Amino acid sequence: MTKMMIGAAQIGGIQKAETREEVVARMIALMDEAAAKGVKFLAYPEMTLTTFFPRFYVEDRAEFDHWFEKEMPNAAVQPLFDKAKEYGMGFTFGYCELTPEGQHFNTSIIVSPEGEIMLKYRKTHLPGHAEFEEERSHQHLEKRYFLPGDTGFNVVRSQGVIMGMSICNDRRWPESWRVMGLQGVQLVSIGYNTPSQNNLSADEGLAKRLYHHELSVCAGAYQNSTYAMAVAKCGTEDGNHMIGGSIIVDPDGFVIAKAEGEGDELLVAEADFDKCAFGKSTVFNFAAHRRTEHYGRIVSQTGVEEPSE
Ligand code: CDT
Repeated sequence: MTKMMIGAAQIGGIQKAETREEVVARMIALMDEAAAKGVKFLAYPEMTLTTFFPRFYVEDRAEFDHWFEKEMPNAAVQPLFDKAKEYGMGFTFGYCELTPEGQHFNTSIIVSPEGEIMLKYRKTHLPGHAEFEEERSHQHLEKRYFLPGDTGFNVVRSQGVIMGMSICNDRRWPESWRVMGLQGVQLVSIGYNTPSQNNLSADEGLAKRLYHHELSVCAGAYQNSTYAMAVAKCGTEDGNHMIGGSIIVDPDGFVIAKAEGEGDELLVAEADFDKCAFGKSTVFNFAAHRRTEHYGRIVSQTGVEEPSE
């Protein structure tokens, strides 16, 4: 089977007071709609279960441990796992993970239609800062609340498709895509929470943020000849706005489904995974065309080193 209906379940704002159970009920409503449309794999956003709390500062980060999941699945999300199994649907979603060793990660998982966690990914590129920055109009404290992920960009064959994940800021980094491309990825799922304002350059504007999001996902999909689903948590959360613009993209880099609003919304598309083969065997035939002897800087150097005057 190379064809599959895939779905992106965009979620509107989740307020601070909203419970996991309330959110899971919203997720299941979208899953019901997806099942009725024949979807076999459904993607939800980054940090699907909670508000995007890195916009808030607390001195003692342990006060925010209640936003994290100590087990997966747990009682609150079990109904989602059960419903997916009933429908024979695979899915992916993001959540905040607190490990038994006390480590905090921004995590996502791929779950098989049988309810087995097939792959876990921990966000690599954490944007923002670790301390309160007075001069900022909006805080973005991911570096305070999460460790950089330790999983790397692995893929898994699930439902006959080679699947991988990125989380939000990762989609802007070609390195994330290429590591999965080198493993033959056919479907990349990316959840995101992108504030429409989170730094001092307030004039950047919504349209530019939406453009940069779409540009990154379309380029990543095309350059690695893979389907991609980028799924927002968006709209207004606790008085803060986040961009919508969820998309499903084909291996040619074309958007084949796009969200219309900023609330809970399902996008569906038929993916024909055979279409990944063309790019992978021609212009992006890595074995034939890559020149790794010239890529050393990519792994040996982190920041820019300009030539001397
Ligand atoms: N959640 C997350 O990673 N958000 C960042 C905000 C960066 S500001 C443009 C993102 O890359 O969307």
